[in-house]
Amino acid sequence: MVTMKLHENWRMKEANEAEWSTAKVPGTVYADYLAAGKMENPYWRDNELKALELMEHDYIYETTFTPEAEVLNKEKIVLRFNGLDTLADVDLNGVRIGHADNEHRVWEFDVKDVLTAGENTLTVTLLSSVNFIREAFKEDPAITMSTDGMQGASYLRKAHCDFGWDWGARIPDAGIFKDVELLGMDYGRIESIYVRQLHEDGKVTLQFEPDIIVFDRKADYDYTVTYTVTDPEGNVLVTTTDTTFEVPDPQLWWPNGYGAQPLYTVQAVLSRSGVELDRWKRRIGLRTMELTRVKDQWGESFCHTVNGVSVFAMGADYIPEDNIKPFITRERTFKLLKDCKDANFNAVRVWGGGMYASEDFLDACDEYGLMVWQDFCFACASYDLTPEFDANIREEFRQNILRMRSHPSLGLWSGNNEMEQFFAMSMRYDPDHKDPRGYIRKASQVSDYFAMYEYIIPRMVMEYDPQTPYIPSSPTSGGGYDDPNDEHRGDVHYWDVWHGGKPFTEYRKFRFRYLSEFGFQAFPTMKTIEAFTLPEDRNLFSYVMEKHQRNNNANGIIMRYMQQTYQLPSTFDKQIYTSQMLQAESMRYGVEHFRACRPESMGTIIWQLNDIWPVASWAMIDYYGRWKAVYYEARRFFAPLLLVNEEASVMTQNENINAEPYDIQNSVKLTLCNETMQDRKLTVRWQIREACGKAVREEEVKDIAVPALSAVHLDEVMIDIDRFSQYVSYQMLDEQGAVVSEGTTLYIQPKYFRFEDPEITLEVLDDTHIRVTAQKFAKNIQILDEAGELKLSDNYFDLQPGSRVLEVLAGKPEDLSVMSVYDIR
Ligand code: BMA
Repeated sequence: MVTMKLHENWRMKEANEAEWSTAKVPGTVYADYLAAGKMENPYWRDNELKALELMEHDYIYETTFTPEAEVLNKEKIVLRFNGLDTLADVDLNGVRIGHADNEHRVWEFDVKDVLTAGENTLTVTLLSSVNFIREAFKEDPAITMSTDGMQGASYLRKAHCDFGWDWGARIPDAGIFKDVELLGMDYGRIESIYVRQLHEDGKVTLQFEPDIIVFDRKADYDYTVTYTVTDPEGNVLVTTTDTTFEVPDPQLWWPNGYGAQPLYTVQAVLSRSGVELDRWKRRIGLRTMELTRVKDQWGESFCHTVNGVSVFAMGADYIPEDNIKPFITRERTFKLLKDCKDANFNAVRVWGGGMYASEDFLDACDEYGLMVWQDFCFACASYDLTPEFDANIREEFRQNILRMRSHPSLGLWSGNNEMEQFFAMSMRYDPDHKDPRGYIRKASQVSDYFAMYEYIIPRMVMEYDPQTPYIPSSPTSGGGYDDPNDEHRGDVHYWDVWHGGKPFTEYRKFRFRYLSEFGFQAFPTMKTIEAFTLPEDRNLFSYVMEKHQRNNNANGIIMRYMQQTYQLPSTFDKQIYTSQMLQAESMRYGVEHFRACRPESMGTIIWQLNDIWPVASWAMIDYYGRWKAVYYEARRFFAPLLLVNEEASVMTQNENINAEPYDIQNSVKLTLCNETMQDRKLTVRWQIREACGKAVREEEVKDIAVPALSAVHLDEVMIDIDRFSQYVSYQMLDEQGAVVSEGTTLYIQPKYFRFEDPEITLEVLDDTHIRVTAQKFAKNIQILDEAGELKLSDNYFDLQPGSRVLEVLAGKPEDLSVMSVYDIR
């Protein structure tokens, strides 16, 4: 196969305009308009509306090229678009060669008969997606989607969230966003190779199952496929035409925290009479990846089992990194996922309202040991399974399954986001499909649901990727609308905390088998807010701040949760800090509880990992890659060794201060979590301290045996404590006496605790070290720099009287500011 990239000489224009401007392919309309100064930053203030207006129009992209002779001489010549967003008419030399209507697919058009040896003109007309969805919805409003987005979006095979979501703006770009290639081929090509892995008694045998396309059906099938396997160190292990190969001394791939991520390479060369026709090369990892769902004393388990080991999934839900796709670079994606690895994640769920995971994303997950859960791209919407839609999505599934299946990180497929849950609710509360807010508007949608997620997709996964598990939806308890959010079976999306307004102490009332969504919102850091606001916009209830809050009135929800927990922060920057403390505390509270419930609970995937634009949201890392307090907290609560205190206190008994006086039981109830493959002997210490930090009681339990992959509960100790002015601190020490996990517990809401001024000072020791000193107990110390680039080895941590030295991981230790919970007033 000869490949010619067609990335030169492109120009573009709005269809009704005369003036052309330079275009970059791969690229998009917004990226070209921004580069040409034809539009303002769509993320600034309320510029979103102007950006949206631009997509009422069609755009024309055009280039000219002269094909290389090598291509022209080929038996078959194909024009390949690796990514077209979304509705596109493609003309070559004025001849319509094809139409595209799915941005999740690769589009190939035969051009042998249209291509000329001289200069060719390729024209791509991008049709307005906004017009398309408007007309489609007008025609049949029975096809609905989540009200946070533009109605009609589910008619289009384009990331739904581009049309708005409860964290996303309505900025639906269009473009030729991936490579355009002219492919010249003779005889045939390699469509794909399935590398089946047989693991037995420590042995690993690879079985190569080639999918070869021979163009001329009448041709003989006298071709050869030669396989070369290379080990992680780059040594060629074999070059063979056999279709099985036993790997010597197999090095297994493990999720982050369980082992290494050695990557082998498998190459296949298709040849005929010694002439190479095509080649295929992928990295693989040797592992078994299962989803264990067995009946047990608690119901039915739901856990990732890798190489026979049950993994407690720790991670977050991933959404597209930008509305403007050219801004999503390999470097940016790797950075985001490296941050996940460094925060002890071992899993990421690619949410169904966005895109299928990119090759950059999967490469990073393969290298960092992040198990990938991929939803098929359906979310919070209903679909009409017309024959055209059926054919379109089947090809989408086939292409993406073939592309993704060789990645070792791929751990689970799920049919869609939340559709079983919503349909089950509609079926129960609105059996006649009359409720205008319901997702089911016509009976056919019920059968279409089954056809898509419980028939078509599972069969295609079984056919093309039989060694990767599949579930019909998230959440699910197995399918068939059978109580998808059951606490004791399957995965759960738990939203009583946040959407349901429940306090985060609520998490402890449940023992979910696997949480694939739960979350809490916070504002991004000040520097990020400055990137979309003018000073006069910096009020939580300003038009611009609420335009960058897409979960209706949620700035009010954050304030209401603030009232439950903290004193009223008097300044804007303190309100930002307090919101981040709320998010960090709620996620810590939840994750620590479920880790202590191991093995009944085997997963906590937090909603959401990242942002698509600068916004108030559930993200842990904001649009500019800045770490919110919850990200620093995750580095602690996802640590392989974790000490959890599930104390009894006024917060777990009676929060109504107007019912005072009442008796409150206070206790220390410690659990040692060991998410490593090694048995450990750990020591625990805890203290009751005065608000100043002075210890008034000290306890130690030495040499506690904590088996690998377990949670060990110590007996609950009832304590006498003055909840207004005393707190508990606790530490877990390893065999060498080093502190591997620590924390503090207040026995009353922070707003009522009599914090003393910790008099925190910062000393910049050198470019990469800062010493923090507190004279008194300091809760959740925030250290920020004016530039907003500072990343530290730790932040938002508690400090007993004394000092700590932090490492500077990024940015410069300049123009620093410090704050702690004492300052929330
Ligand atoms: C769930 C997700 C997303 C949504 C999030 C927060 O529904 O699947 O659709 O953004 O909750 O509301």
